[in-house]
Parts: sequence; structure tokens; C-alpha cells
Amino acid sequence: MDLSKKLRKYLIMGSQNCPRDPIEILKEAIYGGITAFQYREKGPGSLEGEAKLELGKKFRELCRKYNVLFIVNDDSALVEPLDADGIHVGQDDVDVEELRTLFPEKLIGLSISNEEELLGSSIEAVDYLGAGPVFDTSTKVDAKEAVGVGWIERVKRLHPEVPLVGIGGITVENASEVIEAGADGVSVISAITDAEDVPKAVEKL
Ligand code: TZP
Ligand code: MG
Repeated sequence: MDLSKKLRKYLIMGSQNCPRDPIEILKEAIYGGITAFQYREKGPGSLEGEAKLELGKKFRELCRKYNVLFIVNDDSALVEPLDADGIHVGQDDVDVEELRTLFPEKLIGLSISNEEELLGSSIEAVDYLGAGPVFDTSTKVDAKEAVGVGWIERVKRLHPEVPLVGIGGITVENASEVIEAGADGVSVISAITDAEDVPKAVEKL
């Protein structure tokens, strides 16, 4: 598998992001052509415990059926029950070297928002990087400051061999800027979850 190709159109979503049935939204996004999916059940209104696991199972089966990469956000206890392809973490989550020991065969993604995080992270332990927030976003309540597409250029220059996706405020209108700056893919929440026509939004991305 060429990971950078599989990260091209990367939907991140939890039930809290969905104005309607999350299963329908994922089905439509898959139909539109997403290549990767991250189950991120987090923040106000998100599910916990058994309900979180059960929704994850449904998402997982859809992704398996249609050959979409399935990544879980942060929660390492979900990786094995959901037979995820990998896990994505932020700077305040489980350390990536520890994760690599726990999950030698899984993909590990790490978010990088600034120079300090870039220089302080064990990049050799991860399979791909998420850089952002590229643009302002209101989806994540505690999102850091928008860093612009210059940040994509910077991370790619320092680690040209590591697959890279942009995150934060990416829309059908600005996605091309992120790719032109050197990202292998775009990861989005609201550009897909809030779209009136989900398959069309994915196609445009
Ligand atoms: N991490 C940094 S910004 C963000 C996450 C999860 C939210 C992205 O949401 P949107 O709607 O694509 O701006
Ligand atoms: Mg986190």
C-alpha cells in the first residue's frame, strides 16, 4: 500500500460532528471517494463506553467493505476491538514511541502544530504526520492557532519522506492550496459532515 495515496481524501468524524445519521454520512462519503477515515468520537456531545464502541464497529465494517483506511483517534483501547489499521494522536496523548511498542504493525499518525512540536517529536516512530490547523476552524474547541500553508511547506521540507496531511479549516475551495504546498492529502471534518451534497463535496476535494 502506498500510504501517501491512501491519505489523499481523509475524513475525520464522530457522531458529535454529524447533523444527521453518521452512518449515512460515512456511506455517502465513501461513495464520493474518501480514501481514509478517522473515528474521532471526542468533545461535547460525543459517545462513550459501549455506545462509542458500537458505532465504531459499524464505521469499521463499512470501511473494510469499501477498502477505506480505518484509523482511530487517540483511544488506544479501541485499536484492537475495532481491528483498526492505525491510530492518530496529538501532542498531549500517548507518546508515539510507546504506541509503536504497543502496536508494531499499526499505522501511527501524529499531529504537529508548530516548530517546537516538530523538533520535539519522534518522527521516526510515526507513519504519517497531520499538520495544522492550516486555516481557522470552529470544529475543534481547543484548536491551536491557524498556521497557514507555509507550515505544510516547512514540515515537508524537513521530512520529505513522511506522508503528510493538512488539517483544520480545509474546504473544497482551499484544498488545492494545501496540496500545492506539498501535502499528500487533506483531512477534513465539516467540509464533508456539513455538506449538503456529501458525495459532491468529496469529489470536489
Ligand atoms: N485538529 C486540528 S483542527 C481539527 C482537528 C481535529 C478540526 C478540523 O475540523 P474542520 O471542520 O475540518 O476544520
Ligand atoms: Mg488528542
